[in-house]
Amino acid sequence: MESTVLNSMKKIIFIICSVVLTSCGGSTEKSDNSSQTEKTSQTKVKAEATEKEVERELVEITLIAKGETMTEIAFEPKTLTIPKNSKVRLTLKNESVMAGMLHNFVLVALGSGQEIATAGIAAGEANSFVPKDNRVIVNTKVLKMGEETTIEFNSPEAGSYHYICTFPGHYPNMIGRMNVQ
Ligand SMILES: [Cu+2]
Repeated sequence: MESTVLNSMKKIIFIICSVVLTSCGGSTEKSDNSSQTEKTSQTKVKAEATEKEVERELVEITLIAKGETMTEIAFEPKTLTIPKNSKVRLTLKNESVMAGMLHNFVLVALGSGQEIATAGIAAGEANSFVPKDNRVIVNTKVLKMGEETTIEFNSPEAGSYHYICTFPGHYPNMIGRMNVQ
């Protein structure tokens, strides 16, 4: 008698366990499915972003900062033309050899060079002499003599821009024009 009760209790426990397991399994499957859907849509977004990246033509530019006196200092070249919707890989080389000839590259809205350069002095060395200003599009750090650095950025929208060196005293001698077309 006792064993029969025990047996039927075992059966009940087994059934309960099965139900619990089944329902758990079911819901796990469901959540798996939904996370998979999420993953798929994330992958799609990523793929689209990558496609957009791929569409951008890579333009490699080497820009020289040179000169040993305040009147000699200049960018070379003084004009850069890049296609719109491109990805720019710009290498800035400081070819000055006189002590203290430090340079940076700051791409700014056309005509804003003087104000950005002045604000850059106030921003100080800790900020690479680059002020927080929405007319600054992109910039490099300040380079010592003989140093070089490479930055990558998406070309701004079609139009003309100035690039300047904001190291104190180097503007307006160090200015160039970037045309995006
Ligand atoms: Cu400079």
